[in-house]
Amino acid sequence: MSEIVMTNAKGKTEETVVPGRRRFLASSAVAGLAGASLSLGLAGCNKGSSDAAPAAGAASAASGADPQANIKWDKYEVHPGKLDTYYSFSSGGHSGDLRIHGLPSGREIRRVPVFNVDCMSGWGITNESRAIIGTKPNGQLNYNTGDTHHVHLSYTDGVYDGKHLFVNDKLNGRIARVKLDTMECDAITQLPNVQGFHGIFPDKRDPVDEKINYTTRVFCGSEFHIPHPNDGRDINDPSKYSCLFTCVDAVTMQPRYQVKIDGNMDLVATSYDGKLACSNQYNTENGVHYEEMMSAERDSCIFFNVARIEEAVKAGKFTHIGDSKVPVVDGTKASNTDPKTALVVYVPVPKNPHGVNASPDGKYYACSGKLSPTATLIEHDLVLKWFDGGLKDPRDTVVAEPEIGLGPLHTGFDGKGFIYTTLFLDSQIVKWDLEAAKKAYQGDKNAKVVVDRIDVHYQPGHGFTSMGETAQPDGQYFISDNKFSKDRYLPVGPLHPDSSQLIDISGEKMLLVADHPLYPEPHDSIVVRRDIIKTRQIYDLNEFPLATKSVKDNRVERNGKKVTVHLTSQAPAYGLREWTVKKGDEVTIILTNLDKVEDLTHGFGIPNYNISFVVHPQQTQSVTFIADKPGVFWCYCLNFCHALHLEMRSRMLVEA
Ligand code: RUQ
Ligand code: CUA
Ligand code: CA
Repeated sequence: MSEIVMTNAKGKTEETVVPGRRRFLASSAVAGLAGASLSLGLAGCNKGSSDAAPAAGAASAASGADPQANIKWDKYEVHPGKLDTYYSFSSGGHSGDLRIHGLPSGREIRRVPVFNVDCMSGWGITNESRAIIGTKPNGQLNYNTGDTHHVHLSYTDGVYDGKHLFVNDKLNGRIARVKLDTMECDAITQLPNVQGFHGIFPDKRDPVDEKINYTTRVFCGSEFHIPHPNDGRDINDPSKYSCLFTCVDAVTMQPRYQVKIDGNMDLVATSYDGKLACSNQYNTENGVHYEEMMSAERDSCIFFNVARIEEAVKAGKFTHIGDSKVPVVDGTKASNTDPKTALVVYVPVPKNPHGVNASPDGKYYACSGKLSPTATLIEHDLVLKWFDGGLKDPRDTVVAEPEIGLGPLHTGFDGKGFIYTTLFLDSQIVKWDLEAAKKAYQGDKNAKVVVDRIDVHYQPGHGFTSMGETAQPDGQYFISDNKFSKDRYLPVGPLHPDSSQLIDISGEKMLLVADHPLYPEPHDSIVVRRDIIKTRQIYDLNEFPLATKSVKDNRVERNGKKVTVHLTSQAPAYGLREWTVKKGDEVTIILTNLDKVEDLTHGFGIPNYNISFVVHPQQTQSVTFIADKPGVFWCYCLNFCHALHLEMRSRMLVEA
């Protein structure tokens, strides 16, 4: 306990940077950590960056020397009118959305609503978006909250193909797909019988069919174990709770199958050959309280043998849970002891790991210790060898386990043999040498594993490299997404922004080159070369069955108490100057934007009716509501479109 106090209160004591003294944190210290780390960790943060002593073992940055003195800032500046080099896609955390930034500038370019309701775009308001989000029989949205954590693009040949993005909702157990040409969500699916859907990763090719070298599935880990089905049974018997790993079809977005496992899952990674998916697991104990969850010295990294699981499903070796039609195969330890038939293998790794990332060459997985100061490197071919019966002990798949610092979480690769891991408790990024780590594991005492450290501000969670989750890492940048920013930005009340720090990793030493504040709270991002993303600015009217294709077709149709207004927009007017409905009518307004000019988006708002949405060029969107308030309602354009934008309005007359 006292060790933890020292570590966190001062941040950079010797214990912090020479974790070898402690090997693994003792359980008692760890117990203290859970309660103490946040408050104590942040006490360290209050010191600010300027007086944070450089880490011992950091190659240079000797105290006093200004580490920024020799930085050539031009490289990181994006001047007015110039475009960024990268897109960065970030989850929005409990904002429920997706964010798009440009890098290196850090400029926020777009927010894409996904699980949240958004009055700018009308997401969650229009009939079209509500159909994607899902509504109950009474017309209420199933959910208007969400918690996005992980974003990944679809792949072709191990590299982003720019087609789709997949993102999870940890809160309500849903997966969403976003089309990257229009940056709009086009599918949301609820995963059956899971809670705490956290890790998500698309596959990169098919394990069976060599010709399928692109994403066809998305793998989803669930973090919270629950009774199956979770309908009120077994609530007081946690021994009956479990977790399901879900495979979702990337095209239909329907779950293909699930794997029942022991313990839990957290982050997910996939191999480059399509053969394996994996997840770190911090609750092997099946604990329901945090003390139980950290009682074991080791947890696991679970590897799923994708081809075998699919064969088992084909062979009908599955069950169903409750009224879910999704096949569930058995991945529990007891049923998977024979490597030759096992669907999964549990590789023991130190205490409560967090984060697992595949190296761009497809050879390794790095799984961070979190409550152990270590990262574990597991070799892909050795896992396959275990499944072939060629290795006795799953631990024999481990090829390195260096001590790198306190609270290691997420890892990025630069493709040049170096690994970058966030250290939550140390508030640092550590750069370590993959081959040296393997040598050290073999007993080479001279192997120099840690080659650099840099302070970040503060408490980093995710860290990732530019193109680092593809077969084409470019080794240019590492982003540290920090959970706390404290003194780095002007204070804005109780909640400070999160902080995304840009680190140049192209040289020997890491250089901190920018701080970017973020609206809470992105958990994960990916940094994508800009040439990969190809967007479109104009829709095609033919995509919309409800489109009103000509100004002449503006009209009002009545069917009993149902009124449909077919309306066009074309700057600076709507196709009807007024229309009349009766109090109590169910009104549907179908609005088609006939403008074809790029960026000429119109809005549509009805005062006091809680209606607000936009239509992009050649797009059709609709809303339905009950005209329950009589009077005159000026429907007006919400999106500044024209010199006569203010005049762009029509009257909805509601008769009493
Ligand atoms: S998790 S700070 Cu939601 Cu990605 Cu690791
Ligand atoms: Cu149309 Cu403003
Ligand atoms: Ca544990």
